Amino acid sequence: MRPRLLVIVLSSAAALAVVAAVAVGAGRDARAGITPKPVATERGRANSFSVERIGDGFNRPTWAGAAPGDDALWVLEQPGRVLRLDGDERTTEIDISDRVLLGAEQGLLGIAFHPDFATNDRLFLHWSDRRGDTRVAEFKDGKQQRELLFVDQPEENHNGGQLAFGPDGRLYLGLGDGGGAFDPEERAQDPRQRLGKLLSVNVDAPKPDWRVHLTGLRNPWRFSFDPAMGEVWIGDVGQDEIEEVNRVLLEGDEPPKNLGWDAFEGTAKTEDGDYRLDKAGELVWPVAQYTHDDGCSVTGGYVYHGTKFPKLSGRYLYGDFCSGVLWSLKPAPKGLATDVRREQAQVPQLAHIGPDAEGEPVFVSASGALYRAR
Ligand SMILES: [Ca+2]
Ligand SMILES: [Ca+2]
Repeated sequence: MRPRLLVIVLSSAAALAVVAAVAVGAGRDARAGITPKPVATERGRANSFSVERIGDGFNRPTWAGAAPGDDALWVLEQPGRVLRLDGDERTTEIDISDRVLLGAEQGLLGIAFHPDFATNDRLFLHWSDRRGDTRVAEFKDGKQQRELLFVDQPEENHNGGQLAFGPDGRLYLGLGDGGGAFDPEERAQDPRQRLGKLLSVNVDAPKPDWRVHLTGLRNPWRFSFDPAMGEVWIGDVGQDEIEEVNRVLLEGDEPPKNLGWDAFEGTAKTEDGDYRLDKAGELVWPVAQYTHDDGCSVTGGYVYHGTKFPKLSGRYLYGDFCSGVLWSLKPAPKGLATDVRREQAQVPQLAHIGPDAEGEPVFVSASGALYRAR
């Protein structure tokens, strides 16, 4: 029975694809009849914390956070350095600046520590190589080991950035659509392309086994997993109008869910006439969004489980690179966010919000400064 069922499923999927193709070919909008779910917007103000500068003089920092088993703060600098801050002491743990192309959205963009880093010293870096193409490789004792990924980058922008281990122990990477306005080559909706996707790999497999989990991303600069719920939270940077926050539970081997770009920017249809909408995976709407009245580039943060700021407990903290505005929202049990609050505190050129070893937020400003909540 099983093989026959599979055939039926496949043929109905193929039939659907034909119908969709005919609809687009006939000039009809394949998005007609798709109703976005309601999305949360700002409900008011909050003053849960203020920020204080804790460090200065970094060279375009892109990330700060903790390594397993280490109380120190680790910092990435976009030109290609990995630093470790122990009190006032800064040490350069890795320097790959001779392998990195530095641009507005190019450089050393992401780091993830192996869950057993405390005993095996394995970490992973994501950067733009001298030709501007994407590289992900493993490092041990400060030296490059195996390369895990190479992706040709057609344009300078939309390279994604974040690397993070998921609750399944796989290493996740977010890649943007490859650049240009409105995904000109329709890569984010193309299941054969790695651009515009959330991907993962088993770092212990003999050959890298990259798997696609989400399609339809524009530029997932920062994402994080909530250890309490196992969901991934993604700030997907918008085009001209809307910045969005996505919350997705990644479930095993089901077809990749579709975050909608470039048919949709947030919950709005794009102006683009040549969009494509791959219907293979469930369409997932953002849980929160804001317009370019309040910023221009979302910086995804994390769900706070620290102890110093009880008002933030269980809330997702995020902000905007351009305006420096910070928000937090309360995840509802299913999907929708509620109670989106704009914090009084702001951080200019907000590149990253990372938990330190205690789960407390460190705010990274691309201007060169680090801030803590207080
Ligand atoms: Ca989207
Ligand atoms: Ca397009």
